[in-house]
Amino acid sequence: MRILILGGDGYLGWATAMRFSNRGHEVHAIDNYLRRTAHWEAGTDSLTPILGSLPERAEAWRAVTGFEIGVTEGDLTDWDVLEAVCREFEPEAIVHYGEMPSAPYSMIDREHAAFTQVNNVIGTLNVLWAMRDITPDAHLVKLGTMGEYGTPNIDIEEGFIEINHKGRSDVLPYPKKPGSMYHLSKVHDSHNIEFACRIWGLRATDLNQGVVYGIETEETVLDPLLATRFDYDEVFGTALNRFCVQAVIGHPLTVYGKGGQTRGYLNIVDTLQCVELATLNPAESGEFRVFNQFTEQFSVVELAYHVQQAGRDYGIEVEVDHTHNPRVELEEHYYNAKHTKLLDLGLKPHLLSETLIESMFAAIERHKDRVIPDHIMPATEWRPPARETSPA
Ligand code: USQ
Repeated sequence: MRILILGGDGYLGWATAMRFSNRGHEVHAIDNYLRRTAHWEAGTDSLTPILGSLPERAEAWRAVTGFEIGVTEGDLTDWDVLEAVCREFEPEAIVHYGEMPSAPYSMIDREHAAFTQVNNVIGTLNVLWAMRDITPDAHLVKLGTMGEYGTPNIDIEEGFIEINHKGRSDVLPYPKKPGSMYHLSKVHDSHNIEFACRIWGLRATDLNQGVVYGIETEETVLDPLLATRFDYDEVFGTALNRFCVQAVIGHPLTVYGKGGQTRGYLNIVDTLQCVELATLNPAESGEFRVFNQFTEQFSVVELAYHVQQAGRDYGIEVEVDHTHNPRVELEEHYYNAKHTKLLDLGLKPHLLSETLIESMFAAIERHKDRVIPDHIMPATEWRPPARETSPA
C-alpha cells in the first residue's frame, strides 16, 4: 500500500514508518519537527540520541535495510504542503500522528493552549479537506486518545453508546469529558472526522489510544541510528517511561497524589500492531470507526509497584513518592473501558511484565548520562494561581 505517515519524526511516527517500510509498503513521512522545537525551547531532549533530521533518518534506514522512506519537512497547518504531498504520493492510507501530543504542554499558558488546539484541529481539518478533494478513497487512521472519554462513572464503550431517552433510543457518540486542552483538541478532531465521514463519505478509523510505553521495536534494534525518540521529562514523558528512567537514575518515582488514576496502557510494539491491523482492514466508505487502543488497565500506583518490583529483581532500589498532583483529575475512580475491536481483528497483546520493565532499564542505562534531572519534577499546574484578596 502507499501509506502516508503524518508526524513521521515522532516516538510512534518514526517507529511506524519503519514498520510499514519493513513490511514492503511504500511509505512517505511528513513532519515539521514540532516536538524537537518544543524540546529545544524547554532545554530538554530525548533520552535516546536520534539523528538530526528526517532525511538523515530515512538515509540511515536505506543504508541498513535497502528500503526507501520518502520524506517531506513541512507543517500540516500549511495547506500547500499537504496538497502537494497528497497529489504526488496519492496515499491509500493516511496514518495521522501529526499533532502536539502533550497534556501538560497544553496547560502551560494561553499561548501553549491556543497553539495546541490550532495546530491539532486545523492540521486535521486540512487532512480531511485533502482527502475530500484529492484522495477520497484513502483511509484515515487517526491517533485519538482514551483521554477523550475522561473517567466517567460508567463503563466506557468503543466510541458509541446506545442511549434510551423518554421512550426513544439511538446510538450516539460516547459523551466526552477530557482532562486537558490537549485531550480536548482530540475531541474536536473526532467530531470533525465523524462529520467528514457522514457528510462526504470519507472512511476513517479513530484509534483512541491509551498511554504507550517501551523503547524498542523490531526495527529500532537493527541499528543504534534507527532509534526512536524516548521522552521522560515532565511535559512529554508519559507515566511508565518516566518511572523507568527515574528508577535507573535513583530518583523517587513521581506518583501524582494518591495514584489511583487508572488508564489504559500498551506496549509500543502493540501500537505498531494495532495501526497495522487498522490500516490493512480499512473502514468502509462513509464509515467512522472507533477502536479503543490499549491492552491493560493500571492505576499509577500499580505501575509504580511493578517498577519497584522489577528494580528488586534487577538489583536497584526504587523509592515510590506520592508527590503533589499538578493536575486536576480524580485520584480514585471507577474505570472499565471496553477494548475488543482490535482483539477481534487479531491483536496479540504483549502484556506488561517485570521482565519487560527490566529490559527497559537495560536500554535506558545505555543512555543514562543524557538524563537532564532538572526536568523530571512536574512544573505545569492545571489550577490557576490563587487570586490575591485585597484587605477589607
Ligand atoms: N502521572 C503520574 N506521575 C507522572 C506522570 C503522570 O502520576 O510522573 C499520572 C498523571 O497524573 C495521569 C496518568 O499518570 O493521571 C497518565 O499521565 P501521562 O502523562 O502518562 O499521560 P497523559 O497525560 O494522559 O497523556 C499521554 C500521552 C497522550 C495520550 C494519552 C493517552 O502524552 O498523547 O493521548 O497518554 S490517555 O492517557 O489514555 O489519554
